[in-house]
Amino acid sequence: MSLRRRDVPVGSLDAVIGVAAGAAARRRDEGLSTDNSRSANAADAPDPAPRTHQDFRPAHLALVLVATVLGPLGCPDSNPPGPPQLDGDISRDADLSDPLGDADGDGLCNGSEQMRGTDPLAADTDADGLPDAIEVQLGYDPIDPSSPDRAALVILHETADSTAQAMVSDVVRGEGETYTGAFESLFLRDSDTTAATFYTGSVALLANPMENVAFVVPEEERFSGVLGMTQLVFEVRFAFGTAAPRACTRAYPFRYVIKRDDGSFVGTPRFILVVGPPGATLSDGPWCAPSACF
Ligand SMILES: [Ca+2]
Ligand SMILES: [Ca+2]
Repeated sequence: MSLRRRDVPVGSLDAVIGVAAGAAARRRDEGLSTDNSRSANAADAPDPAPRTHQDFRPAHLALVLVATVLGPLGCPDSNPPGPPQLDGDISRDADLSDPLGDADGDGLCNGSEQMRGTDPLAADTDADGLPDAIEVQLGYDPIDPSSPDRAALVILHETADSTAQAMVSDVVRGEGETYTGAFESLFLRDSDTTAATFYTGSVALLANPMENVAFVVPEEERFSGVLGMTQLVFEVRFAFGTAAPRACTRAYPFRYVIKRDDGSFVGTPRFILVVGPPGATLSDGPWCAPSACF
């Protein structure tokens, strides 16, 4: 019996994020659409002052990304590119007696699957396109298809000219302060590669309305002299460049930290950079396999 995860064309996931004021996410890989949008709240930073306004999205922190291609995450870089291991037929009669075994080859051991309530015979229990182990590894819920938010996925192809952009948008109520953004690559167990491997830079892209900002320093990711309800948009850029293709999909977490000049956090939205071969899909991969189940 086939236990393939739900078919989700790469193209439907690879774009992402829309920006509240119509800031379009740009993508350069041909043939890939970018129709996703996302709002996200800072998960691990102090909640800033209320910033709602009818002219903006309801969420006080709206993020946007744009991507270029598709994939999974969290493969140990020590693993050589391998054949698809997370899709295909898995027998429902597979032996689950060994808690340290991995009947579905998703990287979560049988015992761990039982403990977490995931299906030990399905690599992607919630059928959201991300293997169970990847979700666990990155702190998401493997039995909740809404976790992670699809808009948090930034997709990059394993081709020299592939690029991906994440647009991060936040609405602030300024009183003349300066707001600065910064990219932060997050640690991924068992991997020497991180999102920083593909990161090429971030810029302060635009403000809406622009007249609310005294001046913008794009390369310093800075908006200064912000007055009134203002949407600030930053762009985070990635490129595959000369990195070594692995012929399987993996994922690297990162976040974008926005701070006021008094040091307070405005937002720290998290994203997942998904890197995979051209033509791969989230649902069928192939995803890179962990070196050992956990
Ligand atoms: Ca498993
Ligand atoms: Ca999943």
